[in-house]
Amino acid sequence: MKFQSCLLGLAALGASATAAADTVYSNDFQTGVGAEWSISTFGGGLGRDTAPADANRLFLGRNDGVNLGFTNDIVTLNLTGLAAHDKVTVTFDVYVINSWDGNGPLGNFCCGPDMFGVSLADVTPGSATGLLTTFSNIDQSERPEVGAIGARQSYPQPFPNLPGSPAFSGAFEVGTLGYDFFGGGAGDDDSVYRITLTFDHTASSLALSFFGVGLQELTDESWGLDNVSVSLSAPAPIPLPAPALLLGSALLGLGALRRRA
Ligand SMILES: [Ca+2]
Ligand SMILES: [Ca+2]
Ligand SMILES: [Ca+2]
Repeated sequence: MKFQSCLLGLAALGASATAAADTVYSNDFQTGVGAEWSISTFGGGLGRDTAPADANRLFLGRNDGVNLGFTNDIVTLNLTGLAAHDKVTVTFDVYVINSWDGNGPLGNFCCGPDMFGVSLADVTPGSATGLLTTFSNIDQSERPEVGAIGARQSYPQPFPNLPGSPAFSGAFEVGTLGYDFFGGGAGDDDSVYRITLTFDHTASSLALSFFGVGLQELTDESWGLDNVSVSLSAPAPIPLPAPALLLGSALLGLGALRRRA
């Protein structure tokens, strides 16, 4: 019996050495924004926008009365009082709205590059520090000169991925939001990308910034956020070296045998 309980104990120790991800924040913006969000570029502040295709699909944008999200803005999620952790994982949907031109003249089209990025303060030096990429909503139906691949974009690689990937590469949804920039009917003038990023990070507070760079006016190309969640991975317990485990089990087993004798 003693030897059996010793083995069970070792099995439990092995299981606890695997770090578990703990979701500490999530927001689908269906009921509100929250004071944890701030915008440093648009004086009017934050609000919620509605996708034209679905009145129940709300996302994070400006409180400017138009449902177009952001332009070359910096929007920051601030979290404090975080438990001990060594990694942060953020998952979010970015809504890419209207005539994003991807890599622009660095690819096969004009008017870009049109960039989106994420940066995190206080990352562990040497670890990944964020995301910078380009998106394209330009396809052949509205601009025949780009051919079947559309205007090239960097995503799913970071910028500069040149000349680039086809328009909509890696998209989670295409044409579902209901924007119609080119007047040919809704269906290909917007896209949604579901992105997950993991950073090395240990501080008890987190400042995660989302931003657009190089975009034309708000009514031409813009972006929004939805379904943002943040999880932490706690440091795994330091496992005992294998020889120490074996020695410990041998000693415990020996003790059980002695008590039996
Ligand atoms: Ca939503
Ligand atoms: Ca454009
Ligand atoms: Ca552009």
